[in-house]
Amino acid sequence: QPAAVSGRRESHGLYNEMDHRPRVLITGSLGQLGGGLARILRDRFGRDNVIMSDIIQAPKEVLQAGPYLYADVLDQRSLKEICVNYEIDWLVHFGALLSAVGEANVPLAMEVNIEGLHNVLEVSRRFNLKLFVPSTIGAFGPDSPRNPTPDLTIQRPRTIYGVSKVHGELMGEYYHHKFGMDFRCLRYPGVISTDQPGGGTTDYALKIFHDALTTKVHHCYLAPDTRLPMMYIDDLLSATADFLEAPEDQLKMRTYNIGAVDFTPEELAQEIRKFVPDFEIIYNPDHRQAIADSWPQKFDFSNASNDWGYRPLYDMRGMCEVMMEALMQVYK
Ligand code: AKB
Repeated sequence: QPAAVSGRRESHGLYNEMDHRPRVLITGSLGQLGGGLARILRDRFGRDNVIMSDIIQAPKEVLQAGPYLYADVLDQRSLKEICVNYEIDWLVHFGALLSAVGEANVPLAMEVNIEGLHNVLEVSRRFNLKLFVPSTIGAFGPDSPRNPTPDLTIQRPRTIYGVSKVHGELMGEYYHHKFGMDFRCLRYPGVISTDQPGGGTTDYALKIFHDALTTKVHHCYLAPDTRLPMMYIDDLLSATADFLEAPEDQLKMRTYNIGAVDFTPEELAQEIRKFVPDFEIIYNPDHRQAIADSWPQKFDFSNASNDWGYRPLYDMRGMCEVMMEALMQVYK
């Protein structure tokens, strides 16, 4: 909907002189993270300076909240058109398939996660954009130290998702060194939010809350002692926005681990029982167990804290409280 963004500036070409707020395009923005990040960036830079995009029709609330465009990350030409026509300064590239769905459709994961990344890299290089691409705990593998996992260590992931994310980290850093691109990347752990999961291995940790408040039984596809790093979405979104704004001279690296907590399904179930005492969890590990067993158990994010001041606010108890409060409103 081009009309929605047309009112920001009266004349083209005067943007940098008149308004130093960046204009941001978010790809794949209808997934778990896009709407929340758009909200934060719109608070900071103005409603019309943050354009959400994806390849499906947006729900009414999204259209009402600010500009939304159709943008296919596999179509480099149309990405270029959008970046030129809307004078984009920063590109946040969320368009990707997650670990479990990626394993179920490897050709599609290669297309979206690898070709899509090549397209955003080229568009960003061509138009001198700042580019943010998220990576993940899934970029590590069974040969990596798992407890804790530092920023710089062996990365030999065994999923196509992980391989595509290591590729993204390395390609972005290459473009940074070769072309001077302002490439930034955060490795996210499992993200806890009230929104329904999107095909990852850490999704159980969202569904478990919904099940606790509806059926009171959760069928868990991971074993009780499977420890994974996690964080609450508000911490992740403000960290991402702060990292995007961090002065370049604070960044000793271009790819940082971030995280907050780590827990097993059994530990989470126990915390949930403080709210729902008769909550039951039944374990039936499936193919996702092998993926989880190859991933970090605990993430070392000390470089992010030391270099640009990253501090998570939610521990496990705080995260459970805020999830329960929000979902009790939904299921009351
Ligand atoms: C997944 O489980 O695939 C994601 C991730 C940890 O990157 N949530």
